[in-house]
Amino acid sequence: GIKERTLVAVKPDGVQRRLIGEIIKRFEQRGFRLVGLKMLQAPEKLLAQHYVLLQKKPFYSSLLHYMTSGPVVAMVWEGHNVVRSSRMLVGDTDPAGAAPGTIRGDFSVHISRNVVHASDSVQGAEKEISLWFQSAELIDLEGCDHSNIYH
Ligand code: YYY
Ligand code: MG
Repeated sequence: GIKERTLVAVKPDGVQRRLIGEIIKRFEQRGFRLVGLKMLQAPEKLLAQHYVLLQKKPFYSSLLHYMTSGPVVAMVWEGHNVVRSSRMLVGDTDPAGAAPGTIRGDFSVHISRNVVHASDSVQGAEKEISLWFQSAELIDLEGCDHSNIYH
């Protein structure tokens, strides 16, 4: 449905490389609606929950170190099939396999500095959104743009 939501985050490298606006622009111009946005220094506890399924991976500790190396910009985007479309906009996890035109394909070269996060399933997105945002931080207005993007 058009109320599907996903969590997108500009990672510390993306913030430091001044890519926040570029990344927001790509979701905005596609037609998705921004319903939550904040910049924060992510607490390690939050990241441990966010990446709980990766905790046995060899890259886990360096991933957490990187994700706490500077502020991140967390966002919630809403729209029809936004989870799947976001993964397409973001590109493959390994930038070497990310198509040109995707965020990772345009702005990164190494898997450990791949600029941006996007949830990989609707269920995962719900979990991640509740980790990163209080419900009062999500702005639930129907835009007056609705009929221009849907029908
Ligand atoms: O969802 P996505 O970010 O595309 O990939 P995940 O498999 O969930 O891994 C999360 C994160 O971990 C990835 O964006 C970079 C990092 N990572 C890594 O540093 N080395 C790997 N071999 C795999 C993932
Ligand atoms: Mg993932």
